[in-house]
Amino acid sequence: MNNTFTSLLHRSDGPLTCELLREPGNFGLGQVPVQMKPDATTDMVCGYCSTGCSLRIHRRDGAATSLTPNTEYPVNLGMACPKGWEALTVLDSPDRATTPLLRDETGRRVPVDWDRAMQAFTERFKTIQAEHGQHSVAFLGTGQIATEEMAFLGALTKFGMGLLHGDGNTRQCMATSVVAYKQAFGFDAPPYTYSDFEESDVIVLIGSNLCITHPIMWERVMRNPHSPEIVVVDPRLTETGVNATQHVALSPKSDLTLLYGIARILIENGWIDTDYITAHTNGFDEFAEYVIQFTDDCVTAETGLLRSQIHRLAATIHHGKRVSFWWTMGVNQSHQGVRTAQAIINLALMTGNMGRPGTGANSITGQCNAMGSRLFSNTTSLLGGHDFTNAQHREKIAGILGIDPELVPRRNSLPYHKIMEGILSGRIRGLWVVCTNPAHSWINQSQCRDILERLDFLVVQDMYANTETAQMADLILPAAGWGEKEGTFVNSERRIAVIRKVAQAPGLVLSDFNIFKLVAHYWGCADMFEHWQSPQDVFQLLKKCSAGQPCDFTGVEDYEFLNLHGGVQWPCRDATAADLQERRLFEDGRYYHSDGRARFVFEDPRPLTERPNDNFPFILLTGRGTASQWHTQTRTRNSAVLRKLYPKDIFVEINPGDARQLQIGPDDKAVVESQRGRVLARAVLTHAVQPGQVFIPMHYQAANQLTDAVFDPHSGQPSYKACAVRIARN
Ligand SMILES: Nc1nc2c(c(=O)[nH]1)N[C@H]1C(S)=C(S)[C@@H](COP(=O)(O)OP(=O)(O)OC[C@H]3O[C@@H](n4cnc5c(=O)[nH]c(N)nc54)[C@H](O)[C@@H]3O)O[C@H]1N2
Ligand SMILES: Nc1nc2c(c(=O)[nH]1)N[C@H]1C(S)=C(S)[C@@H](COP(=O)(O)OP(=O)(O)OC[C@H]3O[C@@H](n4cnc5c(=O)[nH]c(N)nc54)[C@H](O)[C@@H]3O)O[C@H]1N2
Ligand code: SF4
Ligand SMILES: [Mo]
Repeated sequence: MNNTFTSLLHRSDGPLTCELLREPGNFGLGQVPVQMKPDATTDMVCGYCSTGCSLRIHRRDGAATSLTPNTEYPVNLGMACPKGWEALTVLDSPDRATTPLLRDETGRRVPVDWDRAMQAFTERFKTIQAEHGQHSVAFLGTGQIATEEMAFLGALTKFGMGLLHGDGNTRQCMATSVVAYKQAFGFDAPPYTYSDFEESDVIVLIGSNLCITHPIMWERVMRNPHSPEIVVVDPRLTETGVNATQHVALSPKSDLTLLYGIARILIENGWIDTDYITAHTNGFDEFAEYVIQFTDDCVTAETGLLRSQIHRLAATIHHGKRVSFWWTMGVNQSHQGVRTAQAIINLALMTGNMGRPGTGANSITGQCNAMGSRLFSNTTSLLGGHDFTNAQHREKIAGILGIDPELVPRRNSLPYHKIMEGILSGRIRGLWVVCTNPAHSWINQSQCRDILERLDFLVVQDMYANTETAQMADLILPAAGWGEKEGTFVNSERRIAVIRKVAQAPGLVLSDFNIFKLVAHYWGCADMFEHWQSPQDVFQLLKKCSAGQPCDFTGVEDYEFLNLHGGVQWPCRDATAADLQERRLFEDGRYYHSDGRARFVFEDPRPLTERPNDNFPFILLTGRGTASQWHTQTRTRNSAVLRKLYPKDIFVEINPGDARQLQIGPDDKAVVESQRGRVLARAVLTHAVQPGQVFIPMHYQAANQLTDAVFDPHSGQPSYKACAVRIARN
């Protein structure tokens, strides 16, 4: 790397990079970053889940030594889950990518410097574009880098490199909620604040295993002083279900029918808030007419529930004064996820459970910055929750960024699964994967790998060189992780908060931000990004992009301001508004559609796409396994403490009755097979799964060898949670 471009890099990597140029072997957490004060603490939010706990990092001689959860932060009030406690440990690992790696003619991957890596990047992608068209290169991003970084990736690729297609792993996760909210409320706006967990007298959790997946939100539920009724709607008796007052173990993917049935009972009994409906919503009459057909018989047949269970749930909702509805992947990852999420929203609207403490139709987000990605990654929406297809929006954003509006695409990107189809059909030949691991996490894995193998050039930008996707890459760009760079995240309750650099990244590693800066330079579009010198600069630009939008945060001054206020929830249009520590939306009953009203949206339920049959008689559910495992495990497997807290090898949960019939004993090896793959897993016999169903955690690479590439038609989100399998003893 020559000195001209080390000077290009953002200051926070600058001195380190210069040092490293002189001593390329230099790495490890022990290195003292030059600009840090020696003994002090730094507060920053956690880099795993969307809860957004604040962690206090303790440093000695400048180097991060340990952390404790921040006791003053409004989100976690001094608590953290095992992943948070171990967040620093996983940075120091032999698996880290420490230098760019480029595949040579023999297929071997060799270490190269950044200059060579960037030349290969631009030459290969530009050649593909020249031969196959501008849009034959695409990217896949993430909900796990800083907002400033994802905005840079989205702007660089779409405005600078002229790409049209780029999506994120948030498609696997939140696309359903995004579409559901946009159609119902007029903007992608989860309305709640975490104190709602404490203020409800009825908490309905649908397809959410909060205890394991958002442990500190669950702690907030435990602090609720109103002895709340806790309803868990989940086919499995999860850790959360065990702690519920009602566990509603419906058949997989029958939620839509159940929710329409509940709506019908509420309407029949007059258990609705007519004033709220009249003042603030559209489409109720049609909805009321529509749900008449969801009789008790229809609902019991479809859901497998008893009539009494369904009526008890409806009565619980009616009797609650402050009912909050929460949903996560059991709803979003479905062939009819959007309509199911909207059926939840409909219940909240018709009972007037919106805009008041302890209420709401609340989608819980997954990744630490999925919420940042939803509004600022330039993938599904133009920066700041704008619309690529709207000329005024394009001009506004181009004006703020000082670029020609013609550079802003007029069309939306293809969604993730269509990008995969584009690769299959040969229209897309080059792919840049940033901070996601599709070769493990994407649905129907062998098909996914087959598709990725067809690429002419695959670039993977990751912290670790050994992820399943990195192993397939032609070029690996080594990225700094959480703790090694700065920026902001937005948590589930819309709280914007800061991450800081407290550790030195190993080897030649650069932050994603600086990698994007280098790409801009080598691609020849650096002029466009002359105001994007540091994450803090970009934060100021994004503030301007948010102006006038529901997610307006122009009242936030800078990173210091965020830290001083314990994070700030959007909207925050002036600095004084930041004093409010808990902020919920729709308190005035005004929604973001032009008429200010929310909409009832509904559609006929559709049958499961791959029903159990003679050949494959079981339904496979997938999801999170423990609080100490994160997704594809590239990070969490690097902590010795976390490794002790979860089973090392893949297992399958089977109902003991089914196991008896199949003559499978505890810990036997079982073969689980779908039309797409065959997986060996240790049998765990448990009544947590119903007869006819089995469960495998997604953290084990083989899980997605079984899943079926089925998508919600409105959101394009994969339906990870229901496919047909058979099981036998090995
Ligand atoms: N420890 C840990 N925490 C995490 C993560 C992690 O990897 N590890 N990942 C984060 C991310 S990105 C996300 S998106 C969230 C996910 O958070 P959750 O959605 O809470 O987690 P999952 O286990 O994927 O799915 C939740 C539940 O959906 C149920 N389910 C399956 N099918 C159906 C159905 O048809 N109807 C209903 N009602 N329920 C169904 C499953 O049995 C499962 O218990 O977790 C976040 N938190
Ligand atoms: N069967 C099944 N499959 C699922 C799910 C399921 O419930 N069932 N859930 C889906 C859901 S909700 C999600 S969100 C996805 C998650 O799927 P992925 O996004 O593929 O999972 P991660 O392991 O979080 O991948 C993140 C990658 O980014 C790297 N990384 C971490 N920090 C940084 C950074 O700062 N910079 C860069 N450049 N890289 C970094 C990590 O090493 C890792 O390789 O999985 C989906 N897949
Ligand atoms: S609950 Fe989520 S944000 Fe909080 S410490 Fe655990 S992983 Fe981090
Ligand atoms: Mo997710």
